[in-house]
Parts: sequence; C-alpha cells; structure tokens
Amino acid sequence: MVGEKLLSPMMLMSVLSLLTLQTSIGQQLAEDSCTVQILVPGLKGEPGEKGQKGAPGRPGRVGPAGETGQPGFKGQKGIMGRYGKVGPSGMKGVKGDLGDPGPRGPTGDPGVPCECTPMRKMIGEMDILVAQLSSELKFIKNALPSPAAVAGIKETDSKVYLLVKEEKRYADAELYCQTRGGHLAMPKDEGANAAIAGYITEAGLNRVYIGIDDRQREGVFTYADLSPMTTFSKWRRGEPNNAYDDEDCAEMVASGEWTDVACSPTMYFVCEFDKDSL
Ligand SMILES: [Ca+2]
Ligand SMILES: [Ca+2]
Repeated sequence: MVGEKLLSPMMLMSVLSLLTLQTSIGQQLAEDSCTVQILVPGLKGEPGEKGQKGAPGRPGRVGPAGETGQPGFKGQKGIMGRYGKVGPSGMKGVKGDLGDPGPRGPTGDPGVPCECTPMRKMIGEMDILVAQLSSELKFIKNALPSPAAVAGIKETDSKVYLLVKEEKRYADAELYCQTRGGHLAMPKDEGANAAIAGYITEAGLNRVYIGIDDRQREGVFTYADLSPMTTFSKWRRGEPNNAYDDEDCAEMVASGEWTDVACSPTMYFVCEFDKDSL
C-alpha cells in the first residue's frame, strides 16, 4: 500500500517526464535525430498520510520453559484450626491424694438405754487402775529425787526394781530403799534373779549390792527383810567364802551370780518394791 502511494507520484513524474521528453524530442528531432535520450528521475514526493492502525497479528509461538525459581521463604504460622474429633480413652491415672475431711454429719438418733451394771463395774475397775497408776507415779516421783542418779526402773509381774547409780555402803543402800518403801533387791527365784541381772547388764555395770547378808549370824544368809533363804540360790562357785572373815554382804555380778563381799565398800545397788504395796 505504501508502495502504491509512492508509485503514484512516480508514475505522475514519468508522465510529466514523457511530456517533457515529447517536447524535447520534438525539438531534438528537429535539431538532431541522432542525439542520445537521457531519462532523469523526478524529485521525491511529499510523504503520504499516516495509515490507519492495522488489525492485531496472530498469537506468537509458545516460548521455551523458564528456569526453576529459588524456594520461597517459609510462611507465617496459620491460625488455629478447628477442634479435631474426640480421641480414645487414656490409661487409668495414679490415685490422687486424700481429700480434705468432709463436713460433720448430722446428729444420730438417741441410743437405747444401756444395761448399766456392766458399765458401772468397768468404771469401778478403771477407778482402781487410775488409783494404782497415781500411786506408782507418786512412788516414782518420790524414788527419783535425782533422776540423773537413777538408770530407770524395771518391773516384773509382782515387783518393781530400781537401779540406783549412787555409790553407798550396804547399810546405807538398804536404808535408801526402805525410805522409799522397799528393800535391796531380794531375788527369790530364777525369774527375779534374771530380771535383776538383765537390768545390771543393760546399765553396763559389773556388780551391785543386792539384799542378801549374814550380818545377823555368820554363815546364815537371809534376805534384807530378814526372810530366810529357801531352796533358791545363785552363789558363784566357791562362794560364799567369808574371805578375810569379813564378808557379810552380797553383790550380784552381771552374769546374775552372787558373791559374798564386805559391807563397807560403796557401790551402786538395786532396790525392790512390791507392786501390791505401792
Ligand atoms: Ca560372812
Ligand atoms: Ca566372798
């Protein structure tokens, strides 16, 4: 189309050139029929008007695949989703701590009147027990003027023994025990002897005075309350020997055996009290 626009002036120029040529040729022919004819192009024409915009072209071919891009940054945490389904039951838990005590319950119905005779009997027995305990407590308070001097007390079914850690001569020891309502320990059977021996051993002692002597009559031993010796005795082998003709009292060693000794040395001793007399 542009070509056609450009050709039109060219053709016009050609026609003009031909007309000019006819004139020239007419002159030339008149002057010289052999003169060479030279054709010269005309001047360039004015540019034509701008054409209208053409229709859009066809889509181009699909291009080659692009390079794989770099991985992007991690996105931010999303909002919490909806609650899921309820899961299966868990294992049984450990037993919890004991709870606080509950409130006090309502008052119960009044009871049936009791049979009072057994109750009175029980109360009477309890009164007796309380009296005995009070008496024993009074004795203990009285017998322990200096707690540090006494290792404590030991008792059997019928006796209370008191180990006194104060060194005294035999006569003074017996007086000490009598003042408190007893005597020096008088083992009259194996059980009592073993109880006293155990007491000595527990206290870590080797020997104590016990209430046996022949102060009244040489060679005839009696208990401190002057009761006679019976079938039971626990003399160590070779004893009593009245050594130096001066052994009228007795001591018990930790093994429970007896030995006649002099009455003047001072040593620890064990008192004995009858439970009945307390
Ligand atoms: Ca003697
Ligand atoms: Ca002796």
